[in-house]
Amino acid sequence: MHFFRILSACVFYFLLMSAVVSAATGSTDPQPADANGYQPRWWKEAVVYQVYPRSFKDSNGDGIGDLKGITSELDYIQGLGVNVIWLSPHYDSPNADNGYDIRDYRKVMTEFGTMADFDELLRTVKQRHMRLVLDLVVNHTSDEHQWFVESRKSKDNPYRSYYIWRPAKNSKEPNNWTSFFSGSAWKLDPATGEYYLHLFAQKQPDLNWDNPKVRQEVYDLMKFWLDKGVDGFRMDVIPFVSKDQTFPDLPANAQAHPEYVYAAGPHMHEYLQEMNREVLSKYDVMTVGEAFGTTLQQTPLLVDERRHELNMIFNFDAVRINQENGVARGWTLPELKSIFTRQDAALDAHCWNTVFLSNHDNPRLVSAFGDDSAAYRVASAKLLATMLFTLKGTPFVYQGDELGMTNYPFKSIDDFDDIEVKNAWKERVVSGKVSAADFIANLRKTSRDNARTPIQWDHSSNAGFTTGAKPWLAINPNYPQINAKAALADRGSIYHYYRAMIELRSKTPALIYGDFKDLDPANSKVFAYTRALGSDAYLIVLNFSKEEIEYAIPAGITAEGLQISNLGKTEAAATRLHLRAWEARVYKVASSNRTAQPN
Ligand code: TEU
Ligand code: CA
Repeated sequence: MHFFRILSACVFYFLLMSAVVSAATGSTDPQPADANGYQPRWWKEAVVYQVYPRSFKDSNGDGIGDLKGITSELDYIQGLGVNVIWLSPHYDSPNADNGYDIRDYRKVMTEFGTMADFDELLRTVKQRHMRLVLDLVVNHTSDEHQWFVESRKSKDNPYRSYYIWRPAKNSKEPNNWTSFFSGSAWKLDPATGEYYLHLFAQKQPDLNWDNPKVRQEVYDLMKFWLDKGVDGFRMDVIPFVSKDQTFPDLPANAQAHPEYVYAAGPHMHEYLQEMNREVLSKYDVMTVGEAFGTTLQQTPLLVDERRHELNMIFNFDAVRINQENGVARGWTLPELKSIFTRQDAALDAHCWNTVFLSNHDNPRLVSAFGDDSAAYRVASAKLLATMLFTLKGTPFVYQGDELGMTNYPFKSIDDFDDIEVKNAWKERVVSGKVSAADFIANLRKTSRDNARTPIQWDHSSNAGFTTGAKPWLAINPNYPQINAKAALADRGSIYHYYRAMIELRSKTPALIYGDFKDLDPANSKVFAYTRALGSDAYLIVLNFSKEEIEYAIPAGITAEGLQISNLGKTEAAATRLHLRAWEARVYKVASSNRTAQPN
């Protein structure tokens, strides 16, 4: 018995070491899978930090964040221990949707700087042995993109079929599809009297991916950036690229969530496999699809490595648990846990997941999932970090969450910038369907602008984000208390806890590749789970409440060495834990529990 244990430990460490070597060389050759059957890959072991350039750091006083600003703060980003930066769109754009409406894919947005600034950012990121991943927004372009300027000119323009044009049906829109930014997804264009499709803003016409020339254009622009040395792409609403060109109406039961129809087009997998063949397979890159509208059942079709499509996707179930179609809703901890368990069950060792709880389209992490009151903001933000870095999948940190930045106290419609809000205001409030007060109250919890207020760098005027008079979006008034300078100086800050958690994850293969098991799914206050790889197992216990809780560790598990906790001094090991408000702990599981480890 003992002999076999030693033998299996040796085999396990051999596999582990080959994993480490292959990750270091970035090799894409097949490597022996680890104890749980995973092929080791650098992007599975990475921690990604998302930069929303407009709000990160302004270098020239015009009130708008820019590329030079990012380059100047790489110490801050790298100090967290993250190794990949995902840059939200930095391309030339008229900014109808803050850069998600691209006018020229090979040009840098003038407000963000020049191509030389981009090259310098990329060079500096690489010099620090970090990687840079770009946002690929190719479901749609700006209506100011040259292709669309041509396309709308006449029905026989060579670029006509770059977009999706249809004549009126019974003198109305071609079908009942709706835009995510209010109203019909079709816009009548006077020049030719036909409608074009736009799943987002009117200034974001959808490309026609059934035209092979369009796909070739996309592959060419991807190569343009990959040949500069970027390390992959986050792909904006990528499952929407293939449409059923007969455009049937949405059935009544699909109208509340049209994304499930939009993401189920007939050729999507075919096109992604083609993209992989023609572009991605030629580079050592990471890809993450923003897979809004993709069910768990469909997920392996996108991410199973044997299908050669994407590495991983963002699943929206967790991040949208606190809203139903833009309306804030209450949620319970068992609901959240069951999302993680179901995701895990849907993906086998040929697949990979992301851990994603916030981004530029969602409220602030601590406000949505924690408690952003003065008493519990720090503890709950640290608890959420404990969860983010110990769940199974590549973790994504959204800028500012490492400071525990909070939602913004919006008071009036004038406080917003987001086109989604402006359009919804017209459709819901101006039309008299909803009162202004109810509308604003809901947005305080759900608005995308919560996450887009500028990073709070210090307690000087405009939080050190800009030296100019006015930032593009107002700074959260809590910046004198919540800012990077204060966080860096305080060893007990959220920032330093992120650093410690990322370090723990990075050096602990079980926290990356280990099996996930929820020990107590029905518990409404405590989330307790294990991660186990071979004989190496960890117990994570999170008190998602402001109550003190006596928590009995489920039978069969003995908590041994405390690895980290968010409230400072705490019990080293026990069978019953006295958990304080929002307390989070990670223990090593005693080796005598090995055989009891759930699998
Ligand atoms: O988001 C698409 C998406 O699925 C959403 O989260 C969307 O913003 C929201 O549901 C609107 O209600 C991506 C980008 O992340 C977002 O910023 C862009 O606005 C959008 O695509 C269009 O490019
Ligand atoms: Ca600027």
